Amino acid sequence: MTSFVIKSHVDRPLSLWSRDKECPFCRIIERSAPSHTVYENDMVKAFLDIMPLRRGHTLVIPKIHFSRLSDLPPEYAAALGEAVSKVANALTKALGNTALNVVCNQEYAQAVPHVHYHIIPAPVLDGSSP
Ligand code: DGP
Repeated sequence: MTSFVIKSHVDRPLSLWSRDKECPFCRIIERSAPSHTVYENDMVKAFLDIMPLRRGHTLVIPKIHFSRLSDLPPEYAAALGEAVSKVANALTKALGNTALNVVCNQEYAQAVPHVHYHIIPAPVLDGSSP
């Protein structure tokens, strides 16, 4: 495999990246579009997917517009990771089911160009899942 170097992130101020007026998730962050929010802090927001694959399907996004996971500065990557863990924990308790999938599409299969993790509760194999 070819080696690669992880460079330190963007040198422009984050404020220049903050919103994209065409982006549906930026509108949710600005509260000009509704969402069923399940968790948020200064850096991230988690809300229910409008087209859920399963009950409880949740999206976790940064509050600044970045198109790709590979565009994220480390502090946002860390904040998203922490939020994904918190939401996964809350979902498994709420649904009584510890099985789930976490997915982040980048370009391929990515419909909304604002970084988002999908947290999708999975069926349990005994058929008892909600
Ligand atoms: P992806 O293919 O990874 O870009 O998935 C985008 C997801 O975002 C898809 O499951 C549907 C969801 N989605 C798109 N627009 C909205 C919206 O306005 N509100 C909410 N809650 N979810 C949305």
